[in-house]
Amino acid sequence: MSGDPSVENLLVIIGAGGHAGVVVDVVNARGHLRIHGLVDQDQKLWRGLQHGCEVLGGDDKLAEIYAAGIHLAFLGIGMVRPSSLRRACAEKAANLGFRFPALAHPSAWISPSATLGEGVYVGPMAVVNSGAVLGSHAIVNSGAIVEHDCQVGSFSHIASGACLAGGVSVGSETLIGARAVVREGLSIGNRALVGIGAAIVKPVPDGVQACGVPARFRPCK
Ligand code: JB2
Repeated sequence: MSGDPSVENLLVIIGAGGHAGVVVDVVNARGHLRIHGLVDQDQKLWRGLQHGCEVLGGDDKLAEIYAAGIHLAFLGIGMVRPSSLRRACAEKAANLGFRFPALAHPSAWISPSATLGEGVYVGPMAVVNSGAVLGSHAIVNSGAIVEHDCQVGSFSHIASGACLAGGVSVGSETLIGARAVVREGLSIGNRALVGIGAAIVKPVPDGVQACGVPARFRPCK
């Protein structure tokens, strides 16, 4: 801890694109943290404003930010394909000592018996029901439903309006596309991709893309 009360609730957001914008909104809606600024690899954004916040520089800036006593960070990079980018960015910041709070929009329902890992994002109107476990840096995006006793692996993204019925297990770095539905009790592997609006009625192995109603499988590209 820095011990300096003026900086201990300050947060740096990694990324300055579309997902960073929704993260900024959730931080502001909750009001318990303040945003110090954003870091983004795109030099064109540096020293400008994105989502009303200053883009302080690239990831190289993180060490300086940490040294200034700002020890909270949040991933503002979303994911539209299985990718290790979010994991790499989080590890870079964690290695510097940053900690990652979980963030949920005030309109989300999160059961008192659900467990949220560090850096989890839960968007507006989402539901995380009883006994659900969200791994570190998982995203449950706007209006998505993670039913009772589901498990969502680290860095996975349950996109807007998707529905995991009770007891579904999702691996790490997997994307469940917007409005997709997964039948109760099924397992979805690691680095899998469930397409927009898909209906999943059998288990999806690691590294597989599942699209359609009912979903057909092929390897992820
Ligand atoms: O290594 C990096 C890095 N790589 C890309 N470090 C940092 N600090 N930033 C990085 N970026 C930046 O992430 C890019 O330069 C870009 O500004 C940002 C990604 O923005 P984009 O709007 O392309 O994607 P997103 O991840 O914010 O949002 C996607 O995922 C959301 C969940 C979009 O597809 C959204 O529509 C979606 N809702």
